[in-house]
Amino acid sequence: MSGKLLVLGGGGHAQVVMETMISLAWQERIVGILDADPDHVPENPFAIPVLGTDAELEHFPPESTQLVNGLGAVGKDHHRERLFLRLQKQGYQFPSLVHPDAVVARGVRVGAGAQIMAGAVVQVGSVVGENAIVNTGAVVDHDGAVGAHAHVGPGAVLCGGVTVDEGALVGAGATVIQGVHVGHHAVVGAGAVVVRNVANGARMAGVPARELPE
Ligand code: JB3
Repeated sequence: MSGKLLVLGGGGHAQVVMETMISLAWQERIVGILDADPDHVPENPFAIPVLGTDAELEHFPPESTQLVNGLGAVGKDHHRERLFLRLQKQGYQFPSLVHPDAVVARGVRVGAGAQIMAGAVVQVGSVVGENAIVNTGAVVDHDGAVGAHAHVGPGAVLCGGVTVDEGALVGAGATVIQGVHVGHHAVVGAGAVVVRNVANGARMAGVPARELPE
């Protein structure tokens, strides 16, 4: 892989993304950070500069530049998903990011722009869709499917054969028992234990998890 790399967003998730990129020895290729609010981006320990807003992309065409999505917080307004799709449509490529200290079983398919963070485990037979996040220390056990733009939060556990559809969020430390299906853009709250299928767009919390009212 070659070419320049720009990081979109400079907040909390982007810090983890940049550390992963440095761990992969990509530092020579990282040009900088673009952020919607460039004057308030916290300093990063890697001295990666903030170049401005996404308007700067006009100086970095898709032919020479790839993008890394540093926005997290998928559950809030799907902004991460919309940004990815808009820029992908403009021709930008998003390399997948697998931290060298993640364990990804042989044969696992990892989509464009998917991010598998340090300490995560993705077991045999699983698929991680494009622009999805398997965050720090999360587990996707055998035959799992994490849909495009979905987010498995830090320390969450998907037991065997769990499917999490497009844009859904499984919050930090939640557990989804084997074979359960989580519908698209559903939100499973932190620490919940999901024992039944979750409808599209539903919000679940508790042990065992129950659907929250609108
Ligand atoms: O819990 C963990 C491990 N990570 C959380 C992550 C999943 O979500 C983290 O603790 C935060 O709760 C959250 O991280 P995120 O999404 O990085 O949020 P925040 O720290 O608020 O940073 C978002 C950054 O994106 C801000 O600096 C925004 O100005 C910037 N931003 C928003 N919209 C944008 C855009 N930047 C660009 N380039 N383009 C946009 O459209």
